[in-house]
Amino acid sequence: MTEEFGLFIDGVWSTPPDARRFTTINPATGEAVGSFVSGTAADVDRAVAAAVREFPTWRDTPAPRRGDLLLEVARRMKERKPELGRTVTQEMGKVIAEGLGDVQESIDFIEYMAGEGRRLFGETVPSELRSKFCLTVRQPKGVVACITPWNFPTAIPNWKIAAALITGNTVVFKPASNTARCAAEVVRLYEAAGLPHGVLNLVTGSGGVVGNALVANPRVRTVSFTGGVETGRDVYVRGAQGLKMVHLELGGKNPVLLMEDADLPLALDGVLFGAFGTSGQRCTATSRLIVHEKVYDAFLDLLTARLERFPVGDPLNPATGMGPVASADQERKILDYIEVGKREARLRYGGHKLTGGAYDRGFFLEPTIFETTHGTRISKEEIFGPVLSVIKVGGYEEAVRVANDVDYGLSSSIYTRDVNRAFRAIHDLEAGITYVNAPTIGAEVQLPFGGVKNTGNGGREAGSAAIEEFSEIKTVFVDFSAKLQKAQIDEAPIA
Ligand code: UN1
Repeated sequence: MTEEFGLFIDGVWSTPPDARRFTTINPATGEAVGSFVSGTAADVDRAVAAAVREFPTWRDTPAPRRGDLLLEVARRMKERKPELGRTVTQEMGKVIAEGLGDVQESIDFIEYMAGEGRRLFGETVPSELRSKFCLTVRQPKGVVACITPWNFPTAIPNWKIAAALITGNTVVFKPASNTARCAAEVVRLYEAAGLPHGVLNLVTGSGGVVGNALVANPRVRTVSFTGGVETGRDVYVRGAQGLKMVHLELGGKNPVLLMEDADLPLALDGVLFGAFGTSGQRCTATSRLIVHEKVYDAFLDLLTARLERFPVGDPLNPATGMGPVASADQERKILDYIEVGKREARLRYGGHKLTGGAYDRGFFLEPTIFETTHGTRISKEEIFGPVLSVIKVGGYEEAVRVANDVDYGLSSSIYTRDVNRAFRAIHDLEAGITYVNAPTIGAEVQLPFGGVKNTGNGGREAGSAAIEEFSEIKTVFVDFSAKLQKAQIDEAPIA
């Protein structure tokens, strides 16, 4: 029997009468993973009401105590890491090492945020007047909505939830529907750690119903959304109506610049991991390989030779290099792009759905490489799958021009042994993240994460930047002179 989950509202798991349900599917086997409630606007209202009611108590809980609670969540998550990692793999399809990595990223971030409970730094600055004290303090925003994707089904929710909670907000969490089990398991851990009722609420269901109701709710002050550009734009526009703070983490078309002086075996490992890790379904995935003509043929030969022995299959088997893609929708979209690629570029490797035996039960695609010129659709649009566009260039300047000529700017990477060129690339690449001699994926949680151009609207998640996302700054002036002092007037410089 498929386990049934309710909504988690005000500390109680329950299924509303007449609720409709949906089932999540293991993309490697077609088996059901869990059954979930399709939440309604009324469910969102109840969840927001609980979060509103509980907000003053949670806000006034000392931040270090909020941190203790997060540490307890992290402790429980460590205990359950093997099982949770399996759930990630079973529901989303990434290979087990990455399923465990997803959970580890959650643990790392929750612990990092627990420490923030003893920081939440403000500023203290001098006053232009005597006997006057100027400082800032951080205050929570209120009720925040966390709307998350399926590709990091525990890590991205925790990036948002832990940061929102440590800063004193209460949360309504709407996860991607195809990884609702992972979301429910995450929420169970917060519940088990003793989070007060109403502080974290889970409403599963569609973006069109649950997501829109959250964004429209006047009592939701901040919306943190990670997902595709189209939905992100829609969330932004709807949120603007309510003058909400909308934080967006959207797509990428992340390049690796492979220079003629690169360590090729090192770059080979990096490109394979960056392009085909998580079946290419990361916002940070390497989707473009921009190669200096002097090493182009040699590197492509190395790459295709390695792919010949790159096992695609059961993601629970530790020997597997790449699992399935996450859903039938994903598979269709990627195969459509592969067809586009076949028309406009040269297919160098892969390009097919894998069939026969266990493959027939899941959504397995070959890792795929196209040789293309810059400007084709596959070289500019986000595919979000195991499809790498390789582009030949004559030198560094051209490589940077090509790298920057896309609508996105999340991650980027350069492989070179020339330290001057590496630093130039850090300066030149239009991206929120630049790696030197490392793949475009694998950001660490204690640093800001986000991008430029259509990747977002200017904010950053993770690291201390996450505190900015979820807090308001209050500016405080304390005048202890016991008289009226006038700024800009009393101590104005002599002209
Ligand atoms: C994402 O794909 O949206 O840097 C997040 C990385 C991971 C996070 C990716 N730590 O690849």
